[in-house]
Amino acid sequence: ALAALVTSAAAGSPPHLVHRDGRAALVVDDQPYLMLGAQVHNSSNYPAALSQVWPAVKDLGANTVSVPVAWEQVEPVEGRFDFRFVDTLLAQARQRGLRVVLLWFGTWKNTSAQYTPAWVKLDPKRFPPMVDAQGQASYCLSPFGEATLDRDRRAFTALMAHLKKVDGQRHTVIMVQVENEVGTHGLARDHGPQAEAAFAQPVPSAVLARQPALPGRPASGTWREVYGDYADEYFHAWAIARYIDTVAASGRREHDLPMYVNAALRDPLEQPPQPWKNNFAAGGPTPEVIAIYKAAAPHIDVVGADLYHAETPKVEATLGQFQRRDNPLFIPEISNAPAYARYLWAILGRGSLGVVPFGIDYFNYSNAPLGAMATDRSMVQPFAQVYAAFAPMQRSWARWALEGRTAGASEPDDGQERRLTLQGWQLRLAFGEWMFGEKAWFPGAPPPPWAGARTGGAAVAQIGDDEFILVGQRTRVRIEPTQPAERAVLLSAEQGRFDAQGRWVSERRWNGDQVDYGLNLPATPVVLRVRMARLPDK
Ligand code: N0T
Repeated sequence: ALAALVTSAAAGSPPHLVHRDGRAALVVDDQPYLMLGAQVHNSSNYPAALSQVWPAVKDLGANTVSVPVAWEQVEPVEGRFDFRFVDTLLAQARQRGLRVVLLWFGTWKNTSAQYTPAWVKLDPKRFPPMVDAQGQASYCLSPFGEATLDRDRRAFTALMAHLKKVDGQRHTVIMVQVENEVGTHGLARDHGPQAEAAFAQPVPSAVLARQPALPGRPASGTWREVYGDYADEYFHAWAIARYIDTVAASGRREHDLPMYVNAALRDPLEQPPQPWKNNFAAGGPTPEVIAIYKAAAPHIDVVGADLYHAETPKVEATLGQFQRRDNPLFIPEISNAPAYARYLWAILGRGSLGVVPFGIDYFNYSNAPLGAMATDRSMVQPFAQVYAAFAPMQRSWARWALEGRTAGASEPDDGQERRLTLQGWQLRLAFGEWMFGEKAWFPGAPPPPWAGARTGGAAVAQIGDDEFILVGQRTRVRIEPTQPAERAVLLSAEQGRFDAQGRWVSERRWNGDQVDYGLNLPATPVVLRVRMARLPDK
């Protein structure tokens, strides 16, 4: 029935982003859309692989699937394009009521050129690699390769023109990622002749306007003069961003879909970030160069963060670094290892455009240690629980996020309380204190064995002055006025769900042990509608 709805419905405006007061929403068929994503493995972009994709996407309960389109796949012979896989993918996704994000694996995929066609790989004269200061070739293609840019751009543009033709009215494809985890290991920038010439030029004023000179340096001048020890990697970021922008702009002229890039992270706790010493992919869209990407790549809407470190301080730092007034939060990849599932509460609570666990298909491949060991249903289960809570209200949630009404936090490694601040109210989330939903743990009693499991979290939307939608698991939530002179009164806490029309369906009222000393969210996520009141405290 859902598939019929999606395929027959007259689609609205094309997918696009809307911005409001430094927040954003992805709008799909005229409504904000929360992407509950699933990214397939890197080699699952062939028709025969899809039978292992759909069961995992369904078990996860995702509404969107992210799938690579490889340059070598669509242009095996120069100038001859083959988009049959894309057609198969779109047909099968539509049958299942799923939206699609396409990932353009072109000049850079995890920095390397492995996804380029053979005719690119075999012609380094025409498609030059980066070179170091001694003229030694890098494994990585140069962002100054004119033919490389022209051919990548042409292939990507052909893909977008094809999409316009087969999907222009349907909006199955809602976003496009341009390249994948770009940058370079082993070399901070290109030293080829064009690169050297550009490096000696003044930094463009559009870059300076967003990324001013470092303290104590001239406000304008060459890259070295303005950015000192950071000049090489800033310049490389600019060169790659400009390249990506040319590709994206050309594609958008054919079919104007939202476009983003994804970042392989550097250590987010290295503050301030030090000059590159081969400890991250130079030139990639890491937080300290987001401003340069904004200046050089105006056709890229979002810089997303790929989350592959599970330590809470790193995750919390990363979310803060990528959620900016000029950059909406979006997590285009997160490890599918069980330890990451709890972070969905923080990510979605903070108002991310969406979240996309990586490696979601039942191809018999385990992405450990980056991802889960499991290759069966147990792989998706921890994430599926969270998706199940959000899915029925995803459109409303995305709207509340745009309006700045949401917040969220995940159980941290140290088990300490987290606070969420809203208009006039704060929520305190306690972790590991209770035998969730089953039996209280009393002061003085030994902590329950699962107290250290670190699997909890909650997200909240303030839907009225004193009214909340609270969703979460394995946490005890106290709702308090931010004014110390006020006292909170819990009027009602209803467990329920939103129906297909977006109407709240109440299933029961919580009281007694479920609400005394805080709302006691159990092991399996629940959705609560909570009505509070404030009285003067005397
Ligand atoms: C990701 C994925 C895929 C603290 C790895 C992650 C995907 C690419 N790269 O399975 O290859 O296409 O975007 C890099 C993780 C860096 C490790 C950081 C450890």
